[in-house]
Amino acid sequence: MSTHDEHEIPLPGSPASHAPRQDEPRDGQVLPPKPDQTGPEVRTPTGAPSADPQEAVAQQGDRLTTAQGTRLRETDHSLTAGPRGPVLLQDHHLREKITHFDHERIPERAVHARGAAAHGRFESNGRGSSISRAGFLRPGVVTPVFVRFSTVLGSRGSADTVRDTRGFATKFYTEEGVYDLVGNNIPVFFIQDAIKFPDVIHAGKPHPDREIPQAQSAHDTFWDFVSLHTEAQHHTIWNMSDRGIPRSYRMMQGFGIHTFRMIDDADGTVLVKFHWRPRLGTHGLTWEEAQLLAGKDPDFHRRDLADAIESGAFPQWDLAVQVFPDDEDQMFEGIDLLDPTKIVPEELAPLQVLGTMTLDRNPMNYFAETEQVAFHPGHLVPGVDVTNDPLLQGRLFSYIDTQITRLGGPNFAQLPINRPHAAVNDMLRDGVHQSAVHGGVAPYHPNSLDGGCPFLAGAGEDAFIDIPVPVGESRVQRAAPASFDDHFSQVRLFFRSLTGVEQQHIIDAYAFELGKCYEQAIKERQLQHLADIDETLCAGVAARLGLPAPAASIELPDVEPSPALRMVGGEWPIDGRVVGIVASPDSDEADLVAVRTRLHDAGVLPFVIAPTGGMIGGVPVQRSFDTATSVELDGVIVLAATDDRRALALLDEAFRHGKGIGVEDDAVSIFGSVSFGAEDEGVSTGSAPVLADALLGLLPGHRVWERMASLPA
Ligand code: HDD
Repeated sequence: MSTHDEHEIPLPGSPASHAPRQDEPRDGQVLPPKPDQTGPEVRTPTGAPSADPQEAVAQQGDRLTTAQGTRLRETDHSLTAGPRGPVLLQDHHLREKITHFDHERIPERAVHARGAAAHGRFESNGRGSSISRAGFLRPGVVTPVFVRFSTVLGSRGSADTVRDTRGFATKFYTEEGVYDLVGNNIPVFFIQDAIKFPDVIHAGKPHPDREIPQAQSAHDTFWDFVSLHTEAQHHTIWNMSDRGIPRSYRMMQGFGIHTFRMIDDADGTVLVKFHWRPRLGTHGLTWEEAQLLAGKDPDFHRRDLADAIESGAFPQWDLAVQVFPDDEDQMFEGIDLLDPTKIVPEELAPLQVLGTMTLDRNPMNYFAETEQVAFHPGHLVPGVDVTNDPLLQGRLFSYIDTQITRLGGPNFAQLPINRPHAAVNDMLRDGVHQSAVHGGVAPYHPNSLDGGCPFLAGAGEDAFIDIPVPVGESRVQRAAPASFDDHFSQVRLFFRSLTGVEQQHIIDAYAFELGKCYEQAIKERQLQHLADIDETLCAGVAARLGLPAPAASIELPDVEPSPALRMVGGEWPIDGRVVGIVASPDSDEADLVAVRTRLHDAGVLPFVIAPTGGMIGGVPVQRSFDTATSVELDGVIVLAATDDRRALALLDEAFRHGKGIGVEDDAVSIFGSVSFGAEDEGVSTGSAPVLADALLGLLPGHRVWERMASLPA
């Protein structure tokens, strides 16, 4: 080893000690940061841009440092004893980097592990003020929100489009504290009492021996449970409908499910059920689309949400309530409002809109925001309270408890995404991951040492109040009330309210799910329930299973259909819909540009699809025949004849899934190679602009329903 190595620390007085300091970037030596590595914007804890540098939460400066802020010159090589020698234990940077990496994952959520989220705002129209004192419902108040959508059964890496319930959880950062509305896209739940939650989830999760199947209910343990536990039949039929396979998170309803209590300024109370109504309508995939997507684009819903927001097609929902008197019996038209397996048809209690939510910003960091967000139905604000629904009561315990394991301790409310926007002055102290530096010496009440602070809200100041609702003179028991006993009439109500095509899809879904079960006894037990729900439903499923259809075993009253339950029918805005334009380098560029522009101007995302990537004239190709798939499109326009089997398969699928198709006059030769013709419903021919207009006329209806198989009316 040389005694004067240039990397040695020079001794005082030696010539090398006058060399420039090596940690100072010198002109021409340090590359400027890439655009995405420049100093990050300063943001508030929940990610909103802020001008206040004190609010910065990460990544100050633009030079790489250790976690302790020491600048580093090198991060690609471990410190070794010589060029080929062993790695030294003293390499603190190596150990810090690997140790942190080793602990990057946290336990995934026991349920709802797979999700996607967005920031936005809720703007109140003020109508809620007549029934609730909640500040965020006052006229014109705008409240920041964070919404996480999820599937229930699958693990974090599972596919988005599986048949399942979807979570729809909203965190309102109100000025009076955080309010969480932790709902689903289905208005009823599998069970009536939280004590059964572990049972239904154990039944729905993969079998404990082989850990299959992932993220689906098409297996014996699930159907064993729901067929033995008849209160689950209502939720189950909703899952078998196209609600179980939404087209997009942007096109899903949301429901608070339980009945909640609202308290007005004069302590008057009403009972309410919450509904989120998507402005884009409620739409599903077809089962085949959902299955194809699970392979071709398992991130379909996550991508759809992020792309729509990025492109400016901000999804919106109206928040509405059904309102009921807060009577002692808490029944409405014979329906027990405390039973979470029941809906109140909108025809009996109309929806009253309280405001509108707009999602307009994607999370900056998936882990910090979407993964670490912690919802809890007990995060309530003055003016909104819980009821005695036994499912809700159990939830009030479960959510904080699960976050303690999932987020590693009791201080998860200090994580940026969970921090209230209201001032916090609690007396909770210490614990794992405490990141606040509390002042004072008296975190107890009452105290004199901290001058009595924090003080309780005084009379006249708004604060959470416990309404003295009567609890009766009951005796303790483990039993459900008799009013929870009817497990079938609303299942019938749901099936009989739907259109023929929706009913057919339900039959298809039961046939698939029960067809995947091995145990004959389970199939037969479930068929008996279907017979009790509806004869046609049972006959349709039994025929597909190759089993006899049993006769009904109970007598149910006839039901008054609720048309509000239908998804088919009506016309909806088409913002963010996706249309494929099949073109080739020989396509007329002016036609291509005209179609693209027309679609784009209508708020639709045009995807140019061509045999290879690259450009067609000045137009970029978004999908090649290798990457294009029918299932990400809501309609197709063909500007180039092709005999490529991948493109022909795409067109056949699009036709089968009820999508509008336009074929330019020059490309009609494809009709000889596909399963449809110019005369079919929803297929048009003509010049490029005519095709664009024809397709724009079909998109508001979601699909060309006439093409889809339907039960006879
Ligand atoms: Fe739950 C998460 C919705 C019943 C226990 N639940 C969770 C999420 C949603 C719901 C949307 C995901 C929140 C997020 O995105 O982070 N859960 C519901 C609805 C229910 C319901 C609408 C019935 C009406 N849940 C329910 C019961 C229990 C739980 C009865 C337990 C007794 N739920 C949990 C949990 C989770 C959860 C284990 C998992 C991760 C989490 O809480 O944060 O505590």
